[in-house]
Amino acid sequence: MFNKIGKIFIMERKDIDQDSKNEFSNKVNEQAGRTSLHKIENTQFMTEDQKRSWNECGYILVPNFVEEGFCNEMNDAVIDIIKSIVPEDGAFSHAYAGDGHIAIREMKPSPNATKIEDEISKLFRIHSKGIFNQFIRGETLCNLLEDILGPNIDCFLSQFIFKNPGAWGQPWHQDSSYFPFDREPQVAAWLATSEATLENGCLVVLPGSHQESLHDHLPDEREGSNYGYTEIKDHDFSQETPMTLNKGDLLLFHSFLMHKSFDNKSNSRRTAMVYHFAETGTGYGEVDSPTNEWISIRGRGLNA
Ligand SMILES: O=C(O)CCC(=O)C(=O)O
Repeated sequence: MFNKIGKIFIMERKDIDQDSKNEFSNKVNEQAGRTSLHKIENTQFMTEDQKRSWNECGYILVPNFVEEGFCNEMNDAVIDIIKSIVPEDGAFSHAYAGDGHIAIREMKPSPNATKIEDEISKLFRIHSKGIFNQFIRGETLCNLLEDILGPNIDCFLSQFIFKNPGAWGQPWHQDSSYFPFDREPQVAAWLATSEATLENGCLVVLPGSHQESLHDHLPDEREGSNYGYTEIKDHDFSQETPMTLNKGDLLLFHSFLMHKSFDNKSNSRRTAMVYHFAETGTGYGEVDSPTNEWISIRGRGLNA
């Protein structure tokens, strides 16, 4: 539907070849073996239960963090961005960039997709604008982050995850394997902007696994899996815990926590707005990922 100009097909949908998958997982595995033994000790803002949950399980669940209306506004704003950066009746592409944002298409979209947003898997780099920026400047969120990361905090990555009907889940992984940084941990904030259920592809965590070192991540061998998907295979996941969330619930989690998500077997979209935070001054090596954008949200700022 979106892959032609007039009647001329100018780009084909192509699966990722094995060499590219291997190359990607080799890169990710340069991080294998790193550990993060950081524990929160002195807190100013979080409750004892939140502190215990972070230290023992590697995550903090905050129910009803925002109102449903706020989630609806975010969901609408994302679709406006998609429409503005994907050329109408334009050439098929696996990714679109525009206005500082990057949108990635599903490798295997549902045959029932009728609109471009039914085919998008993720929209990156949206945290410096509008409602996406407003969210990360909220005092309650920054306070929780301060207790984990200290007083100087950056947001370096954001992605809105569409998880359309039929979309596959992401296999078991640890986010820090994707972050070749000089310190840890980083913190993910996963905001459910729709309900997240067993059927529509909720996140699944392995409590306590943030205390593990970074494991080897092998290529996701499912034919047609999305670019960048890798999988931990050398661990026991029998204690997996599905995080079924209501719209507006927030999950903060440690970047060493093993997690995955289920496939979306429902008929509706499961959406989440996901941010990643680091201590200001974190070094990312010589070449930063094109999906990263570092902005200060609290404390001394990037240039101080
Ligand atoms: O939301 C999902 O389906 C997967 C998200 C995830 O694993 C991640 O953001 O690291």
